Amino acid sequence: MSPQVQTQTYDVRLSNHTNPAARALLECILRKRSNLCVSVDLSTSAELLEVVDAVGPSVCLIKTHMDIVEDFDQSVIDRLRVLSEKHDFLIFEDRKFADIGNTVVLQYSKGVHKIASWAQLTNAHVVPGSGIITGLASVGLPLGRGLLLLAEMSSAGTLAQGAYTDAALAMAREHRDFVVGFIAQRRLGDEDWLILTPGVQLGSGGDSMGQQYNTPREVVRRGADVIIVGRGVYGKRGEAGKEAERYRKEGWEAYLARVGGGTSRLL
Ligand code: S5P
Repeated sequence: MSPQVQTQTYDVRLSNHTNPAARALLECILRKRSNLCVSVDLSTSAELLEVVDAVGPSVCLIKTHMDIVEDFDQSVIDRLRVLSEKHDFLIFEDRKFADIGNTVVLQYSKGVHKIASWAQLTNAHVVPGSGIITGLASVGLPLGRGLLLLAEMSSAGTLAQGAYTDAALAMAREHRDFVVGFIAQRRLGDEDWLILTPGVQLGSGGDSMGQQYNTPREVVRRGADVIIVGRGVYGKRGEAGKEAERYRKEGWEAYLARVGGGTSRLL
């Protein structure tokens, strides 16, 4: 745990980051007073874009699983980008790359989704070793993209803990230009890493397939810089916009409490 980063404002932390995607995310967080990422795990483009349009005003980041969209074509990306400009948010494709460097180069840049061409952020498992980062960086760095490593997971029985988490941190340290932070349940390391935390819902609990939830307040207290909320926001049909705003307020108040109240400019 780094007490220093933990209590620094997003504003101050901007000067700790050089990666363009990390800087753009911090700037968006500040502009919108939102540390909320909504994970829109819906399988038609109409549902996906409808929810993105509804939650857009309240988020700094939209997380996608583009491989679940049944009617995917390039127009889905075009429409998503229009919404990202309309509402001012970044895009994070939750691809969870997990292969050797040569293969992830192809998965990141080619195929149906061409992820590197539209997602400012993506993520990777560290199980293959650091070649996965070298591969992804060869595509992403020239485009100004950033990478998050999965250092911990929210699901019951996860193997991503202890020595595995330490290894993720060590790999990130070797690639500070491209790795901007972690998917984790708490702050990691003494340096300024962006911590994005899934498994978040008001009311906590879990689902029937091992997902485990903590509240926004709890995960921000432990070090989350961005809270990732999926079903908690889009679960009740027609209420995604209202729910997103509720989570935005919760996440922002928890952040202000963590950094010690902040200034009126932050409120
Ligand atoms: O450890 C993790 C990492 C991720 S990226 N646990 C997760 O749940 N996720 C993702 O966050 C998961 O793939 C899903 O898209 C989202 C959580 O969705 P929710 O509906 O449970 O909030």
